Amino acid sequence: MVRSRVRLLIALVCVVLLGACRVSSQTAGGRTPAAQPDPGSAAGATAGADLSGGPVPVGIGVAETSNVALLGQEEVTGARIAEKLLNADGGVNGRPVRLIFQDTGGDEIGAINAFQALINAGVVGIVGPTLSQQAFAADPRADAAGVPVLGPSNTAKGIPQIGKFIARVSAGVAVIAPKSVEQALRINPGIERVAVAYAQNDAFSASETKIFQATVREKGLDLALVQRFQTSDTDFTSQVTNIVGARPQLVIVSGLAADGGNLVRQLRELGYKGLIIAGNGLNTTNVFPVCGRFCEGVLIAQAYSPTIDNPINKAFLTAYKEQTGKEQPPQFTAQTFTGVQVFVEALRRLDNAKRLDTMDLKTLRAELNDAVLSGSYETPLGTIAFDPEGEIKQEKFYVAQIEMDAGGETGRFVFVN
Ligand code: 1QQ
Repeated sequence: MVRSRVRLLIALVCVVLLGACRVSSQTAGGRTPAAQPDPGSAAGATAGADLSGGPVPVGIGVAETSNVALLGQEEVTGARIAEKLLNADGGVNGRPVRLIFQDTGGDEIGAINAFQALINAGVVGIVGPTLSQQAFAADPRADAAGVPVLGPSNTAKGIPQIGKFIARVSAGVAVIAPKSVEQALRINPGIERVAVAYAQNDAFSASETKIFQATVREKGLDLALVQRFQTSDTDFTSQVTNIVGARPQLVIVSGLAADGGNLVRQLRELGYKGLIIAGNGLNTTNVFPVCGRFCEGVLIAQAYSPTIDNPINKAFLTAYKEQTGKEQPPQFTAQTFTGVQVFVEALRRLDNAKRLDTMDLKTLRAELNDAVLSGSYETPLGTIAFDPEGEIKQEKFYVAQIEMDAGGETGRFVFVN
C-alpha cells in the first residue's frame, strides 16, 4: 500500500516535471552512454569529447528514477536551467555547454555505472551523484580517472576527502544540521528530552545523526533515545512506539524522503505532539504527499534561500518560474544549478588563460579541477569558494518550516530564520 503510494508519487513527479524522466535521451541527443559500460575500455577514455571547439560536454549523474528520484528530479531541473541560462550567456566563451545525463537510480551500483558511462563519454566533469551513499561508491572511479566531480547534495562527513578530484557545492551536515536544533529551541525553550531516529543503512543519515546527537548534548539536552530504521522500511510501528515511549519534546529524523516522510506521518498518527526536525533527506516538497497534513510544522535547515539578493539568483528564480510555473526553487535545484555554473565559470577562466582546444582531455580535466578549486563564484547560494580539499566555503544557512494547505496534499517551506 505504502510502496504503491511511493511509486504513484514518483510517476506524478515525472509527469509534473514535463517529461524530465526522459531527460537522458533528449538532452544527450542520442549520445547517451551505454547503461553498463566496460570500465576497462580504453576506447572509452576519450570518446565523446569534442576538444576542437564544439560543445563542451558536462556530465550529470543523479537519481532520475527510484525512490531517490524524489530528491534527484529536483536536481535534473536545476541542471537544465543552468544549461539554458549559461548557454544564453555565451556558454564557454562562445562554445555551448552540452549536458549529458546518466541516471544513477538510487543505489551504489547504479551510480558507479552512470559515472563510468559519463567518464567513457568524455565529459570534462560530473555533477552528481544524489546521495552520499552513492558518492562513496562512485566518486573513487571518477577520482581514479582524473575526472572532476562536484557533489550537488552529498553532505556526509568525508566526501571531499575521497580524492583530489572530488569537491562539493553542498555544505556538510556539520555546518547545517545544528541550525534547525537552534530554531527548535527558539520555538520551544522548554525542550528537555530529545529522541533521534536515523536510517542506519544510509551513509548520509548515519553522518547527520551524529551531528544532531552531538548538538543535542552540547545544548545540555537529554538524548532520551537513539532509534534506528532502514530506508526500505514502510511500517514504523515498533520504532514509533519506542519513540513515543521515551516521552521526547523533540524528535529528529535523519532518513530519506520516502522512509523519513512515512516515519513523520506515523509519529503523528500514533499521537506524538512535540516538535519534529527533519534532516536534509526530507528537504523536498516531494515529501508532502508522503506525510500529508502531518508534515505541518516540520523544521528543516537549508543551504539555499530564494531571498538571496544577487543577479544570478534573480535570473535563476525567473528561469525556475518559467520552467516549472512555481515560485520557490528547492535547495537541490539551486545546488545543482550551482554545480553546473561552477564548472562553466571555471572553464571560461581556463579557456581565457590556456585555450581549451590546445589540451587533450586528460589535461583539460586536471586543469579544470584546479580552476574549480581556485575560483570564487557568485551563485544562487551566495558567494562560494572551495578549500584545498574541495569543501565548499559558504557564508549563510537558513531554516524553513513546512506549512501544509488545508487539503493536506500541498504546502510550502516557510523560511523562519
Ligand atoms: C546526502 C544528502 C541527501 C539526503 C540529499 C539528497 O544530503 O546523501 O548526503
